[in-house]
Amino acid sequence: MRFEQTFMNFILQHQERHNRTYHFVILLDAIISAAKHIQHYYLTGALKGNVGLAGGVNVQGEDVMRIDQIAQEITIHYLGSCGRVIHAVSEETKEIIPINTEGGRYFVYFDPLDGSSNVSHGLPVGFLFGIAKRNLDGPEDGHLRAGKDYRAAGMFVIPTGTFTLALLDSGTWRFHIDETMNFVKPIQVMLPEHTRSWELSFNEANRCAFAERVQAWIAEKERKYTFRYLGALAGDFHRILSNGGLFMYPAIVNHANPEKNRPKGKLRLMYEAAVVAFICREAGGDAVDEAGTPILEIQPEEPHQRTALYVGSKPLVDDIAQILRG
Ligand code: AHM
Ligand code: MG
Repeated sequence: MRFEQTFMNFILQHQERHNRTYHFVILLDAIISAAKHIQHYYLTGALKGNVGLAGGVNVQGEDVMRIDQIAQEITIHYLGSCGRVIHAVSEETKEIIPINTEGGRYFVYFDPLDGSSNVSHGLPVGFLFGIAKRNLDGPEDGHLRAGKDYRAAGMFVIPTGTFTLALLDSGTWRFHIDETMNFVKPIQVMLPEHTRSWELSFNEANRCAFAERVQAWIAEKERKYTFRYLGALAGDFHRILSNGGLFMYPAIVNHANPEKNRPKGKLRLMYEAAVVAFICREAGGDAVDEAGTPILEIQPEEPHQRTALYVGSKPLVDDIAQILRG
């Protein structure tokens, strides 16, 4: 029989190689447990009548929770029980969530169910997270860290059973869930240098509302590359990581209805944009915002801050960044 290396074996070896503690492994184990649980709910929730509008009731007359609320509850449970988390920031909760404020070591920024418009179609959604570490050598300096201070970032594409994890200065790795519900077979992901498979990924319906210089850039590039868009960041970015190219969610500045403009972009910095930017950097790519500023350099001022996002193969990010800065 042939056995694949499990995630746990991979991460324990990584920690030992770098003379690190096991606290981080315990935290990752909690995050993986949450992701498996969310995936289980995703796959069975419709049958149980759990997936529906919050405030509704199912056929048994029980209260129905939306799956994004279920995902939130599951994740907070596991982050709490692992004992290693000081504070968490979640897309699903307005305030910063205190967890183990005395004994914790890490800050976790997460979106437990990103791209929820895909749920009713049974199509992929994402569970995205970034991890930063407490300042162990002195007084704590606050918990809103820029992406460059993350120690790790990852994403699960639910319910496909793929997990991508980037470790600071140690690369980006992809795992697949097996029949025993273990994530196995680490494969290091590097963005391809050749341009044959490159893709562009953005919501075409917004195109006329992008800044003119962004529209002109797309018009110049679009014939060279193929185009894909799922509408869930984890799924779209998963493809870019494998095939190369550029995912973008630019600022909306020219909407026919000015009230619908989003000059700061749509995606959230701490648990969406910085997560994929970190994963991308460890895979040899890069990411910038609408001003051409590296996403990982942006110091968040509030937990749910939005940003425009251009993330993917370095030559394309460099190219658009030059235009955005100009
Ligand atoms: P959400 O956090 O409300 O689910 O929105 C985030 C999602 C991303 O996963 C995706 O990239 C983007 O929104 C799609 O937005 P749009 O439907 O405007 O194209
Ligand atoms: Mg989201």
